[in-house]
Amino acid sequence: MKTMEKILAGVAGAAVIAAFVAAVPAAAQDKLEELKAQGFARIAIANEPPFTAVGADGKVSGAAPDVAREVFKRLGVADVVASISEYGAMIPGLQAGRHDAVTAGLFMKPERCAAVAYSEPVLCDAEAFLLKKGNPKGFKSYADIAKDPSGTIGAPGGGTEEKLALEAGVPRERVIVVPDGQSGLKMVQDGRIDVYSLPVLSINDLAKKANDPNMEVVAPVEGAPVYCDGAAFKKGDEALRDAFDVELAKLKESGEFAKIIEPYGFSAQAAMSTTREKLCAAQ
Ligand code: 6CS
Repeated sequence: MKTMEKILAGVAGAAVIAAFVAAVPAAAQDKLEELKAQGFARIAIANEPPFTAVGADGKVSGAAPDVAREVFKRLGVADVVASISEYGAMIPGLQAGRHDAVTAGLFMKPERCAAVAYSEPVLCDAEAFLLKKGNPKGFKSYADIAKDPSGTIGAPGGGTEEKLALEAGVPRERVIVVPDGQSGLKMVQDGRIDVYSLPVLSINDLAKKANDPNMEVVAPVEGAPVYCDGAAFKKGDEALRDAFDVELAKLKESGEFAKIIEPYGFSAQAAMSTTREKLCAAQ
């Protein structure tokens, strides 16, 4: 190939690469521009206070949506619109384009980190059991339930507690999928399950509202890790996630992050003392 032809080919090649590189930020910027134009970000939540909550008037609150609302506002997206989803359906819903983000206390774990683009950490919590007063079967860990052939546990479908119970050896037939906190409480009260398991702050909120002297909380569950969530974005929306992280970091730095989440019982320090990288690598 003559020298001039080589130069022209090189220029053409460079132009293609430049066009591609320029397009990526534009595509990502488009997503943020799309949300700005839409006027809201569609978020998936579970309605599990204090992580997420929907009032009788339809108002969405909870630490995760409150942080998301503030971050999106600073990105120029006026508000968030929430839809309630089972934890196990949140990632498929995100991937199918039904949500723009999951802001629900969806804890970071390697398999989830492989499926979505998480923000930096937002809400951290340990795990808890809600059970009958006096803890008649002495359950303090998921392994305790596995060892007792009569032991049964309820947990959200596709949730962390369901997985922890199965991984501890509780047979599938003794791990009951429970759709929401009220159902879990009632099933323990009625003796249909021995234990209902959620994160500590969720179980404490449920127990406090139930105000049932026949109920007892075991927290933290022995042997279970402390998890943290992040806002979860669709793979491919990393630039939107990065923009979210920039504003989240400013909130953390200014103390406003603590002002949003600590009234709900969460620790800002817990979220600020770890990273997405560490949480996604943890086993
Ligand atoms: O991330 C999860 O799977 C868990 N997160 C919360 C806030 N509640 C239960 C759920 O299993």
